[in-house]
Amino acid sequence: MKPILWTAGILAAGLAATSIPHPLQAPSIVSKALAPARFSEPLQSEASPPEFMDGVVEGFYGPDWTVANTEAILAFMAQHRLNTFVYAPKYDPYQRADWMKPYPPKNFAVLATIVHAAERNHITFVYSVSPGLSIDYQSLPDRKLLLAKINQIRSLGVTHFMLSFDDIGGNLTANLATEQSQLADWVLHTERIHHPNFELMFTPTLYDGVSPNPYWAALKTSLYQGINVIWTGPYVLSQTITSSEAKTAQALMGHRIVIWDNYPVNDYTYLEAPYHPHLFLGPVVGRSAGLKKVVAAYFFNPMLQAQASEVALWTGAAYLNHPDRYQPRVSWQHALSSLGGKAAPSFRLFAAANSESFLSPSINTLSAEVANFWTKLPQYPKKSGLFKTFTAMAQANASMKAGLPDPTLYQQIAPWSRLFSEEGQLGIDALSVWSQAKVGRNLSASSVQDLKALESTVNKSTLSLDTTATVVGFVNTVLDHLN
Ligand code: LTM
Repeated sequence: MKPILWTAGILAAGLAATSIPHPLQAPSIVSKALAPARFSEPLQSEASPPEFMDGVVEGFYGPDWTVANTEAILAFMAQHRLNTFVYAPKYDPYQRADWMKPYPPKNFAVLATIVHAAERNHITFVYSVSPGLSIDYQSLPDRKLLLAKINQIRSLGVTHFMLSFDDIGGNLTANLATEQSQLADWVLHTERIHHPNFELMFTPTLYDGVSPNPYWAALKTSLYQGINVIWTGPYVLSQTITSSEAKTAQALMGHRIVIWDNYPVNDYTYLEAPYHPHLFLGPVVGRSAGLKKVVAAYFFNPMLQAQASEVALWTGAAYLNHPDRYQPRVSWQHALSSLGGKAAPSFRLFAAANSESFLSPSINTLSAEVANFWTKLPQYPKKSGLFKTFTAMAQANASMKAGLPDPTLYQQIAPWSRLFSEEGQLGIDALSVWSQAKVGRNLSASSVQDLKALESTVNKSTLSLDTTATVVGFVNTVLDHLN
């Protein structure tokens, strides 16, 4: 998979009529009431010197995590010494499309529960608000609505906020950066008058790359220095992120960087053709050890499946806790043993079959085992390693259903897990047909038909597993031999 800028592309189509003015139409003079906040003295937060902020940004497109799932993630984060949770789910209307409306009591109560769960776990809760789809940057009434939303959340005791402008379409002009910066400065300045511990981060509309551009050049001069800025790495989905790239981006933006790592997020596998929802259960790799010394904060954007994200987050936490000592495979094995419980062997096999991502090729070894089978052509196929693997696959779903310590984890992976076991059964059936044909037995038409039927079920599934192509290829080779 190559890194892609899907959200910008998809959303640009729907946002052609965005309210962002063309640079030539943009007002050149900002009204006095809204004059960019220029602070006469350094604008200091009263908060104690910041520790390195790290953790999770719930920042995907898709149904928000349930309260129970979020609470479980917050507890997991505390166990893994991750200290910050950024609430930025794109489908919470009150944080994005309806940013100007206050949360109705019921939704507010939900948010309050999450905020309090973060508090209980000593995790800093950051609320991200994304007004960019419709705000008029210069309008005082709009600004007041934004402030009212922030104040509603602040009433829960939240002190950390993020002003986000990702995926809003429009041209990435210097003018856009200046208007957004002025808004951010105004929010920070206005809030800090009465709330000195108010903190603000900023997600720019251009948040990836390492090349100079007018948008970042304008951020550099117009955004208040104390505001840290989100960056996803050299790409939106960055296979690798190095310290020197972070330094370059930092220099170009003129602000300290907060990494928003788009792993293991899987929203685009639902939303981008050819629509093959994928779990990403491989370890975090490709982030250089020195990054933490360069950037201000680091957040992982997880999958729609909260508990299934714990595999990658486990390794991400290990990386962030000890970047110099981080060993992806070792940490991954710990994660799978612990999260897998009694079903650890099955969970390991399953995780390997869901490990291919833009970070790395699949860890699963099935295609090598199939190649080995055809090379060696074992005399007793049912005694082959391949047969053992297919059997383990076929049993994995029942084993995980019964043995995973967290039933929610099973629920979240169940569609893929069932497919995985169907593939195992398909492999077993194909091997059986092969063994019979090999000893010259007449195959019943039904056994071949059953094989074809199961193959077609597996082949039709829209879900993505790293093993599917190999299993289907194996069955087809067997069928070809029969003809
Ligand atoms: O990465 C950022 C800053 N924004 C969006 C995310 O909300 C989304 O989850 C990821 C992956 O699709 N891509 C983005 O561009």
